[in-house]
Amino acid sequence: MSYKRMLTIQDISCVGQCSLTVALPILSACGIETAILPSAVLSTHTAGFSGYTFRDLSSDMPKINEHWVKENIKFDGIYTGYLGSKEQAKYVIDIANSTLEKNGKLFVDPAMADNGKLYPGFDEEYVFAMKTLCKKADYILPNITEACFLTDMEYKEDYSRTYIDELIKKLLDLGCKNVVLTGVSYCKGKTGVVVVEDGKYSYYEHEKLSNSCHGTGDIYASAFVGSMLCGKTGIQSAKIAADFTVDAIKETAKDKSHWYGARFEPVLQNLINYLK
Ligand code: PXL
Repeated sequence: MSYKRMLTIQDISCVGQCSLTVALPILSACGIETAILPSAVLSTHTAGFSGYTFRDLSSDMPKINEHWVKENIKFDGIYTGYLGSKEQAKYVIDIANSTLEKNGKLFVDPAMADNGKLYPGFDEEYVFAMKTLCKKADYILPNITEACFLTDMEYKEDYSRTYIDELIKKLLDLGCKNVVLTGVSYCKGKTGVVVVEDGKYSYYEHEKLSNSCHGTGDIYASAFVGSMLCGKTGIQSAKIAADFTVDAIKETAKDKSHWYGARFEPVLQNLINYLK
């Protein structure tokens, strides 16, 4: 396998096992050189902690891009997650236009919502900006809540295949090429991921664990994009990422006091083995 270079753009939550502190080790385990562009620096993530600090790094982005263009720096993939402001959607598109290799791929995890609600600090204008970024993406990786905000569809906890098909159709109508929709559960005790790649629909169903942890969306997306850059297809990557995320959730369940993130580090070797 050739040596690939990924740029990931998301926040540094100093404590909380999400975003860059998850993406970097996972992409490294996949054998991929990883460059980072922090979108913001927070003392912790925003889900369950209160009084966190937030430094928006939006104004650095155009200058960083300018420097990279001068240095002719290119990436095989760009993977974006939690952004620090709505303005960053445009900056990310500029960075993708100037630094992605000819066959490079843009992966967008529209990390902005879960369980029917937007994360603190995000609003309709942020959702609109995320739609414009998704339009340019080769792959988007929303959960059902994010998919509903992106498509203006009603959020439902109980749904049928017809509802999911309509969500997928509207996501593709945004203009993105491929969709990976996570957390699609048709029966108790099971959940799964729908992948629509080059127009072909696949569904990978797996165990749904009773403990839910913060940051599993970031673990999933990082493992997915890492597998893709290792040369796996969308459905292969979706399966590898799902199995690895399930391993991390099981590992976390061993420690009931670990509430703020998922303990993925002890199972990183599993991901390496799945990629063989
Ligand atoms: O895991 C998504 C995420 C990323 N970054 C920050 C968050 C969250 C989820 O709450 O708060 C800062």
